[in-house]
Amino acid sequence: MRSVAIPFLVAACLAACGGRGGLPPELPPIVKGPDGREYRLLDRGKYKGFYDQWGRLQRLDYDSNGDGRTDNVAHHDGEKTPHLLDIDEDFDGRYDRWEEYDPSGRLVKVGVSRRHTGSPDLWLTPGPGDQPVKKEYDDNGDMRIDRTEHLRAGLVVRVELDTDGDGRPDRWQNWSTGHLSEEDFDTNADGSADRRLVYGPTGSVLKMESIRR
Ligand SMILES: [Ca+2]
Ligand SMILES: [Ca+2]
Ligand SMILES: [Ca+2]
Ligand SMILES: [Ca+2]
Repeated sequence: MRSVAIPFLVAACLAACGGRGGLPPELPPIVKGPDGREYRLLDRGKYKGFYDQWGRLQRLDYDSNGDGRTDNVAHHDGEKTPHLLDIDEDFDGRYDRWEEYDPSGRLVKVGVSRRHTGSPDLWLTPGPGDQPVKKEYDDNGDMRIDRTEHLRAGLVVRVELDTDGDGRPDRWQNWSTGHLSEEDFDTNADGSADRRLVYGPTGSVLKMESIRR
């Protein structure tokens, strides 16, 4: 199987590592990757390609500022295009940004670590013109989303809140008129709204009603 894998590996490395051709390199050494699994490592200085035993690129580590520390990881998992990028934007050794791609290479989600903890606490879903159509916040850092904003042309039109931290929204706000006009509440924690408050433009409560489903 190895003899089949080598040409593939070389071709993949030349593409990924910016090589200029020439003689095929020796079979790269087996190393333990950053995730603890075993890989064939093609070390090209700033680029490190981690291949599986069949010569498929699993991850490509890149040290963009040349400080000897990886700050950009492309997760290929055997595919031609990466489905995930981990990026350390400020080179402090902790990742701050995660970009998710679909198989066609389209950016579908961006995770951001606002607190620089190494874990995402804000997720952005890009829409037309690269404007986010959705922002999901983890404000208390428990890796669960507490607030989701839905946007249209850059403006928040709807907000969902998880106020009791069970991972499910329990308040739904309508901001489509430019102010909070309606808010639905799930008061008995069954997952669906049962109370509605209607607000006037100045924030005063105009009406409270129960919602029957
Ligand atoms: Ca670096
Ligand atoms: Ca960082
Ligand atoms: Ca949370
Ligand atoms: Ca909840």
